[in-house]
Amino acid sequence: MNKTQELVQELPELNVGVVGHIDHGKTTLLSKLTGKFTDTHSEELKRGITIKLGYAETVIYKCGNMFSNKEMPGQKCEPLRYVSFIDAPGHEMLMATMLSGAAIIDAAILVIAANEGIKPQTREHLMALQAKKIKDVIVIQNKIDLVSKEEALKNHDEIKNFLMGTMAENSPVIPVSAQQEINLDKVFMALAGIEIPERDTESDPFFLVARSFDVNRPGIKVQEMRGGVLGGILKRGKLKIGDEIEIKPGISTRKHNSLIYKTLTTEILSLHKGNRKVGEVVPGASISIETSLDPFLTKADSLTGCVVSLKGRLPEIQHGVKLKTILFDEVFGLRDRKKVEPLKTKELMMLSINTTITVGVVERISKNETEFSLNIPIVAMKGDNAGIARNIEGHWRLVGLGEVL
Ligand SMILES: Nc1nc2c(ncn2[C@@H]2O[C@H](COP(=O)(O)OP(=O)(O)OP(=O)(O)O)[C@@H](O)[C@H]2O)c(=O)[nH]1
Ligand SMILES: [Mg+2]
Repeated sequence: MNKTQELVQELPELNVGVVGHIDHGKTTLLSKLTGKFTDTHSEELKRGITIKLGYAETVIYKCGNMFSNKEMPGQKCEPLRYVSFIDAPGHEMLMATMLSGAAIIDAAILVIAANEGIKPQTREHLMALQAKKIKDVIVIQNKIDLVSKEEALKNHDEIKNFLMGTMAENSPVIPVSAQQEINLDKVFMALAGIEIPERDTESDPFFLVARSFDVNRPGIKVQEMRGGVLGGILKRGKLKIGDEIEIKPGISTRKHNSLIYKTLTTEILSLHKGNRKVGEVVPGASISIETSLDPFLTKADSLTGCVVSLKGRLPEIQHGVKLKTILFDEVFGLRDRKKVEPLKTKELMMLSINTTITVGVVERISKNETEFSLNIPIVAMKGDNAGIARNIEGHWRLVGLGEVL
């Protein structure tokens, strides 16, 4: 095991999401923080936007008075923590993807470009963080290289005003140029200052699948084939190599016009943190699990939204859910201000619960409690947070939040 591998095993861990309006510089910032450019899919490269959730990680060091992602020559450096990041898309059509990313993070970086200021998805993403009860938010005022000092100060005030009255009211607002690498040490310092949430390692494991894939290259020899891989976050408990696990709702097949879900059971073959192998995982950074499943079952994110525990420990899947609902006063994700209308029976809403995105039909409303029937079943626990979105002008827009009853 090399030095970094040893470090990763011992350091406190944090999982941080990077959110904000399209093109404000999230992926660029993350590439400078971690050395990894997360826009890798051909469509992302072609269009210059993030489409899927991206993943990167780094160790943060304190070197004298400076904070960095590497040891500095000639300085005494102390490793402080291991941070994994989720890079979310800013495109208005990809809010659901952003929400499933927000379901698995401990804290967030909200990126706002100084030359553009507060935009619809800046507002909507901040509300999404609020819906997911993310209280630690670092606000980055990016692209300061594109504006004058006066404009930067004016924009800084606008950002402060925008945050007033939200849970990010007291968040640091750090002027940065990701592209020119200005002030990145302040970002590392802020990341080093976020309180690590208390982790529950004693309960039954509860792992949220944010992506799933087939890691085998075409043409690989059968004896070198790897099993299906699940990526995501362990919310509670412990998982180790050799554990027998179950995955719910699992895979779906069509039978007489309806979808039947089948729980998958499998074994953990290996566990990975970043590109390092580990023997056991507890809640913290994002991880991936190699299973003994046929990789055909996990390819192309087919199991995204599922949950995992030890065999026999998950509750039954549910085709309906009752939520305590709070609707916002206005729709934040639109260019123009618009009031949020009350929910109506039989209305279709998009619900995001843990990493599951499902469409729910409003069946019953009483005061602030709403019952939904679901097109994709969920495994939810009492108290889980939900994001509620409505289709407005052809896009799903976040209009409220919920709590599983
Ligand atoms: N001048 C300047 N350009 C920047 C800076 N940061 C990012 N950019 C540029 O802004 C454009 C968009 O950057 P991305 O990092 O892809 O933005 P994003 O927020 O990840 O975009 P989406 O994922 O599609 O929402 C690219 O052309 C970057 O080179 C910066 O600090 N200064
Ligand atoms: Mg991006």
